[in-house]
Amino acid sequence: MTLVMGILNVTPDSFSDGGRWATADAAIAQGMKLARDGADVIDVGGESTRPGAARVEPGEEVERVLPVIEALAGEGLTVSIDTMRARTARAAVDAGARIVNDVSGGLADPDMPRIVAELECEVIAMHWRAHSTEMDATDQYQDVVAEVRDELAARVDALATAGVRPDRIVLDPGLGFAKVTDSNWPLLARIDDWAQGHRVLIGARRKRFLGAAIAREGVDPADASAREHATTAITTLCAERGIWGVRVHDARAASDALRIVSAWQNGAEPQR
Ligand code: PMM
Repeated sequence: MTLVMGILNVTPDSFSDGGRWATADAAIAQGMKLARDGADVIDVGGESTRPGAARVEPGEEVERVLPVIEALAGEGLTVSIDTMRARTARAAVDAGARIVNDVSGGLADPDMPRIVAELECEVIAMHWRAHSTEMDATDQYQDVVAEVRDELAARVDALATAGVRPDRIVLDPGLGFAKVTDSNWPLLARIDDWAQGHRVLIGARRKRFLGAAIAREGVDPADASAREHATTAITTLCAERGIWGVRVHDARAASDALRIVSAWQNGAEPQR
């Protein structure tokens, strides 16, 4: 069954303004809630990758995520670390994370392929072309599906050459990354054409292309909170197609959708 990856962004603006420990405590509580709501994996990130976001200092990123990962892994939860830095990935796995989610697929930090090979963890390699401040300008494709396939294949090669077992690599099309609106839909319509037999993670939650798709009179395309039902529709379709995982904020909604797909497919109430 499709896994629910619950998003836990440990950034100062996400939680209380009561300082580092208050932030860590609030983040740990939110991680536990995500798990109760049905998240199978908690994806902890200390650096925002939203369009236009500035980078965080490496030491600051590690300090944000480490206490949260230690606590959640200590509770027996499966944790992934959302980072583009090899040093953060190593510290996170040492603290109990089992998956490295690198939105740059090992491109942003030349040490990443070697480190994840050494760590022997699962790796999510996302399609990415540039950091957040420049990525919208790189939304330029002749054939988005072929180019994403080839660029992901190059990332798989780099990881495999460094020693990562190909079966440990999950591919992600990077919806919204170097893809402003129209470039996203062909990638969802033709997953098999770029996935090259790898497991696939889809992160669509509340992204701009969903806002554009649902915009009509009375629905503001800029209102991110209006995109929640659209996100759940994507989750439902991913589950129906046997996609490995969905990266979402609302684990409860995703988990409900997965149960309904399971019940429909099996003609019986879901087991889990
Ligand atoms: N999107 C964001 C951050 N990390 N990781 C993966 N693998 N896939 C994504 O689509 C992805 C990601 C940005 O979205 P957020 O602001 O909701 O975290």
